[in-house]
Amino acid sequence: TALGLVCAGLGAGAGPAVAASTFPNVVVPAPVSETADGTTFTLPATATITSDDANTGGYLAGILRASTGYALPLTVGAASPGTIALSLSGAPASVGAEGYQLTVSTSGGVLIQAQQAAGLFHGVQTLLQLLPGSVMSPTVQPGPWTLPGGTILDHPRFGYRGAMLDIARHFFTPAQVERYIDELALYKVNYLHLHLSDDQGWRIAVNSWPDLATYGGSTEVGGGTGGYWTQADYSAVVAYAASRYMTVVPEIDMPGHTNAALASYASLNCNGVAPALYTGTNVGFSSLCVSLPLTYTFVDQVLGELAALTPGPYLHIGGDEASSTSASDYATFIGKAEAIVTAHGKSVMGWHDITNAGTPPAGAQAQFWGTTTSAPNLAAAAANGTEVVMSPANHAYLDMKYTRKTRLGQTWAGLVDVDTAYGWDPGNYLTGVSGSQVAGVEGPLWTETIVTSADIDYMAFPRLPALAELGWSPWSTHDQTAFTARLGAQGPRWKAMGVNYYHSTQVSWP
Ligand code: TNX
Repeated sequence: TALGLVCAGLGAGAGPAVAASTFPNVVVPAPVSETADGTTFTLPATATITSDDANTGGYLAGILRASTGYALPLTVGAASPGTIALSLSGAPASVGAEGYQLTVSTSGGVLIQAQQAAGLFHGVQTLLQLLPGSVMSPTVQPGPWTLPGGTILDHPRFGYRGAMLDIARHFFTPAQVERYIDELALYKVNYLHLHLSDDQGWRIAVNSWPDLATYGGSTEVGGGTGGYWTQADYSAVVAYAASRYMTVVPEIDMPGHTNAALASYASLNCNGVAPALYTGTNVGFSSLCVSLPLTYTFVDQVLGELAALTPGPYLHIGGDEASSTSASDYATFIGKAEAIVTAHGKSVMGWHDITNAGTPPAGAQAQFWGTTTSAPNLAAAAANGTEVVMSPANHAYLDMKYTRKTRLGQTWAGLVDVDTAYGWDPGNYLTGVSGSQVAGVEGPLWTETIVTSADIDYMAFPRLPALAELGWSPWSTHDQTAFTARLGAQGPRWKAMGVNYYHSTQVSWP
């Protein structure tokens, strides 16, 4: 046929005959499209990096220098085809703000093109996943550093791909959170939700209410010494997250989950008496005093300081499990708290319970954490414009046990192994909520039973990558068997990084 002749002609002109080929099934989240050409490209010891973005170029150089031992000189500005080029020009429009095009060829090396630095960064994650897992090692490894040739075009399905860490039930330091940020960034997560206050601890310094941190932060679940972040600590974590193109969403949980605040200031209590600090794991017993004017001074000053420290658009007001607040008090309180968020120039985020108080202000996101597929008040708010973030506890909760034998975690929402974490469609899950009303997906990690970074790793990996893929990849790529194979390919990477992942029996780990 004519087509056959054309193909034969191209093949002849391009050097060695190139077999039709596919990319190795190793990238998580699965990209939008991949066209392999059957060639390979091996990084030479003389490899160089040119990058239009200093931050992403420096990030890639740091990882590659450590494991390859190559000098990898980095030139910032005027990215030009060489061994590795990160370019902010020439990307197809379809990649949008966060997508990228990655081209690997024997003659041209590696070219990543994006419209914005975030896209270059996500393209770098894909590039790293195409290299042997030992590339993530902090010490020099033998290589060779060979990549498959071809082109990947990629961009996210959802704009919100989040992870939440509860630093209230157990305290975690900024360094521990930055380690988690680095792990999340590998899977193109772009929002970090920090649960900064709960019954057991208040973890962020507030200048206008200093005892919140110094007294309210002085313990944690189990009675340990707790801790808190200074505002400088918080700002440093926000900046670190930004260097990984991740936006921090701070949460002050209200009106329930407030025992640490109520214990710190007697004046916040309806009866004027401060309760004792709490180190157990019950929920639903505390409430801010809805009828007290000082309550709203408190909310305004706390959220005002947090808004000033937070460049991201959202302040999360919690709103969950307020079972010792009456329904009418709850509606009164949430309405006022939402207005305070708006007055500070931020958009409201809250657990989906906030939709029991009516539709939140324009631009709000309500986070679904239920275990059924129905939440009528949330659906009603969505119909009025509230965006939905999906964290169904029986699929997305990273604190659920994998199996009955898992040492850490809880079981109230069920057991969540890899198949359960991956096996649902965030865009088509809740009755009366359409895909266009869904902003994205988040994996919350509550820490009643989580104490160390190794514990965080164990609960998040390998499930967090499943949620990240649901948030990024087009539904057309959804395939349990192919996904578990891709996930298995991550094992050597986590090993090289010292990530304490759970060896789920549903995955064959190389
Ligand atoms: C429910 S889910 C909570 C948290 C607990 C978690 C434990 C939600 C919005 N609230 O207070 O830590 O369960 O799994």
